[in-house]
Amino acid sequence: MNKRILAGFALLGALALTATGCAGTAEPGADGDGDGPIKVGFAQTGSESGWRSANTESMKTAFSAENGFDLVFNAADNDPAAQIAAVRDFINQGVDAIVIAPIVTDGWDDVLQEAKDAGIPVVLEDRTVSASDDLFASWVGLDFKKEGVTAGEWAAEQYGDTATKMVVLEGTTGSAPANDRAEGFDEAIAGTQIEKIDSQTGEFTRDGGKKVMEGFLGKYGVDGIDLVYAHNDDMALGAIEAIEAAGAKPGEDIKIISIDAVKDGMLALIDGKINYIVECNPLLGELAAGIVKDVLDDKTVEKTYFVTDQSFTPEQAAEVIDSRLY
Ligand code: GYE
Repeated sequence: MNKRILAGFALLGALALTATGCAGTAEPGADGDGDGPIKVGFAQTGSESGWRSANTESMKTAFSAENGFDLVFNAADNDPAAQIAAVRDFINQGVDAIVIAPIVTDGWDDVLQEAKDAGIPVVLEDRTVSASDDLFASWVGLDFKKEGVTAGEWAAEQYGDTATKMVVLEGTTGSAPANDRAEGFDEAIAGTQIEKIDSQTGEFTRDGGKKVMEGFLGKYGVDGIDLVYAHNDDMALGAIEAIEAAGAKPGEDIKIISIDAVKDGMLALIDGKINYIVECNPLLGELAAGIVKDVLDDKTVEKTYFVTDQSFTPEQAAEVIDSRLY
């Protein structure tokens, strides 16, 4: 099968070396015309979360001038049409390669075909698309379904034997992580006493999570909700604010499970306001840059590169917090 699993955070650097053969050094001429930096258009989703900030920083650092790149950065404010327009603009500019973190999975066929027709390779990072994989060179990211399964298995183990009313704060509708994290979690809690009583999108933002949680609390009351499953830390942090404003204790009266393991999430976990976090590693820049260089150098690349995640209880979070990079 044409995929590779990148095991463990510590291996990232080593694997970047594997992927590039020569990570971190400028390779003038890798763009094929032998003169100057590799011009890369990067279509980022927006700036919805702490994860996204860390991902953007990682990408900008890896696609730097000193690494031989001329980066054209676009953040689409989570508007799929604006993101597709940005990619079209990169094609018109005649960039050497395009990197996309696709906001939603659908709607990519035409513009990816246009890039292919223009001879511009596309590398996807973070989220996946539903378009045929002939239309892009490679993808690097995380196994979102597995993240959902890991979160769900922990929930099943902790709460599955007692009647537990759960609400879900979903990520952006139509995005790969929202789809897959829901599916994985649901599979893992099937047959347990955890009952999903409601599920709504909070758009992966803190504000969105807070507003949706306020709505749930208004509808079911503090006593009618036992567990929150948030598709990312930012929404969990928003939910914490809503729960506290309703006079209840997050992590005790209402348990919370989330995904990402960004700094603020980990601190809330250590504080006991979140009960469990599954990591989603945003530091994909070096790997993405290595893949882009390999593609432009006509080296063989895998179609998919999975980076593996960890997960944390409060005690485990306290042990690692000082060494976390995001
Ligand atoms: O979990 C969330 C962000 O696509 C994996 O997007 C990413 C998700 C991440 O906004 O915080």
